[in-house]
Amino acid sequence: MTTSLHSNRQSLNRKVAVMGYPHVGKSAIVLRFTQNVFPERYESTIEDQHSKYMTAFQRDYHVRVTDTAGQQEYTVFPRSCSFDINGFVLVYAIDDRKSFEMCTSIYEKIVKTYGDTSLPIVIVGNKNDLTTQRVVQHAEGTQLAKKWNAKFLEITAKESNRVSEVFEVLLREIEISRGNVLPTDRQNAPKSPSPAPSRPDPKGCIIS
Ligand SMILES: Nc1nc2c(ncn2[C@@H]2O[C@H](COP(=O)(O)OP(=O)(O)OP(=O)(O)O)[C@@H](O)[C@H]2O)c(=O)[nH]1
Ligand SMILES: [Mg+2]
Repeated sequence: MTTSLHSNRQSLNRKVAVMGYPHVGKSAIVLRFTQNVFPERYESTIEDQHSKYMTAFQRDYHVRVTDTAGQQEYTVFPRSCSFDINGFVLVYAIDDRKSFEMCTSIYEKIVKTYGDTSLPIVIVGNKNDLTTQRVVQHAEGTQLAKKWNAKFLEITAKESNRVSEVFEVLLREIEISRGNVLPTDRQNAPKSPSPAPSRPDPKGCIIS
């Protein structure tokens, strides 16, 4: 999977939202993904829109990312995320138990808003560079993801590779949900010495 800033080919539009408790690193993740920078200084977000072109599954995508304000228990679900979001990134910080607990509240609001428990979701345990301050165990994230049939990654926004992986995994889940990609679990597939030949799309398949 590759990413680029510009593309001349017609791109498929996908909209994703990044949500989570305040100060977990949502903006850092979005800025790392879209601009490959890491903001050391904390500035609380009201709401920002970003975008990036990605090439995946032999197609070009224009991924629009909504970087939301930090969500607390009684925060109203953002209107901008109330419709036509294709997938969500739910972020907590591994050094902040409250932020992990907040994921459940946000998840419930997403399900209530969309009336759907099968929306593509990637749960992200951010700040895993802060190993000595960890209070949320990796297994807890795995368990939560299993419960919601979501994907789970632990990352640090300080590393670009892992951040890109978050959006690649989410895009894959989105395309699987739209029937554009087969749900083969490549993440857990054993590594073969030589890569298998890529599988062409079925003829006549409409990609939207
Ligand atoms: N050590 C470490 N610090 C991080 C990481 N990601 C973000 N930070 C820092 O955590 C602070 C908060 O990051 P933001 O990205 O602004 O957090 P946010 O979730 O967008 O916060 P709100 O917009 O208020 O909801 C900043 O000082 C970042 O530099 C990370 O992976 N590791
Ligand atoms: Mg922010």
